[in-house]
Amino acid sequence: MQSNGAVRLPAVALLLLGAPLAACFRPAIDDGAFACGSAGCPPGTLCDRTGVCRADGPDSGENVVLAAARNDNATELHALCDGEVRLVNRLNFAQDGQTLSWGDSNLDGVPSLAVATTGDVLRVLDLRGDVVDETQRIPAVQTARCASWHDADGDGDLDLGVADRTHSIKVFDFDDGQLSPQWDTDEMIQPWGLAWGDVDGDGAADLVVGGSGDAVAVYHNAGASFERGWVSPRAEDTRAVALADVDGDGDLDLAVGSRAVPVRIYTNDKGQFRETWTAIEIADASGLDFGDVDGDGDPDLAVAGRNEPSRVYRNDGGVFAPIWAAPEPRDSFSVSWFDVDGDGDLDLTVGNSAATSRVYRNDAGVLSDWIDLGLDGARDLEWARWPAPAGSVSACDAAAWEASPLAE
Ligand SMILES: [Ca+2]
Ligand SMILES: [Ca+2]
Ligand SMILES: [Ca+2]
Ligand SMILES: [Ca+2]
Repeated sequence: MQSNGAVRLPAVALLLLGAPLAACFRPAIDDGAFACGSAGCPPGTLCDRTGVCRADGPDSGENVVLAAARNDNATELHALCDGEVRLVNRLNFAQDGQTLSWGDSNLDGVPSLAVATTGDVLRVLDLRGDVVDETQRIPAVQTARCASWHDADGDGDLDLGVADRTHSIKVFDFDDGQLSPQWDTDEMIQPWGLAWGDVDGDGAADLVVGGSGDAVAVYHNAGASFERGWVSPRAEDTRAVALADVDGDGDLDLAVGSRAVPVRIYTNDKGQFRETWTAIEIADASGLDFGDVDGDGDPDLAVAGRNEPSRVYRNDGGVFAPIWAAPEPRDSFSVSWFDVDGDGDLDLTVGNSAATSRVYRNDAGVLSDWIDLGLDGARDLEWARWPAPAGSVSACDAAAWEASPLAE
């Protein structure tokens, strides 16, 4: 496939991005930095303006970049710079952004961004050195609502699962530097949310897909294809699914977020799921993400609420209790756990449609309003972090990133 354009970016050395866990979003706890305490920072570190001790000062050469799929014909890259967020590139695809996913598809240290818009293509952009390069354009995707990287075939590279609202679930196999169609099915009416995870414990990653007017379905990985297994007892207007071991018994359990009904938790019993909890506070969920907000080792749950506050539920043995609500009801489409400030805990980013999206900072398990991202119309948001070598230009040098918008 041809590249259709390239953008000059700072020369950076790129670190392998964390392999995706499940659903459309994934947390990454990585750099082991310490929050600045009253005693200051450990020797050899500095407390930067965001209140984080960093090994090599506030300009550590780290790129922390948020990709945002927006419903105004743009997908944007924003860099975190000294506690502020700057627009560093606007990728004009002439269609509304729908979903995106960071992943290092071939494990070469170059982060890849899969982007789906309301148009009929899915694009893969590589941030290779100082160039943003469109390495692939997949025409077989029409209205993708969720795209998620995962090593589906266990060969070490990341493959891509896509929930395409126009009837189709697709898996693309990464091979020889390209994604190729591996499997698809039209068994669901309007697939919307998709999550990867080994739900049957056979070592291969399975798919869980929820959609509009459909039961949630598990598709078991059978090598070259996926076979439909458990389906939920209800057909709801499902928007998001997520997998995590909520009860600590070693298997992956399922969260389902839908319109006009509560969020449901289904716990896993040998690949079959049983409803064990519902969130009565949320009536209209559009996004879900599991992340350990309180650092006790179990996955807690963030829920994006539509025209109601987004919420966080703390997990206690598979039973969830509400511990946080966004200050105002918003039309929220996505929630994403990521250690934005690099202090070792997961901060929460909430993508809003009719209001600016926000980052809530985690301090000892308590979330507080931190950054106004200055962008509305957010359908999907996802952060990535990778280091730049000494002497390279940081992503925070927005002028360098904005020099050459991606060619249409
Ligand atoms: Ca693979
Ligand atoms: Ca479990
Ligand atoms: Ca927890
Ligand atoms: Ca943090």
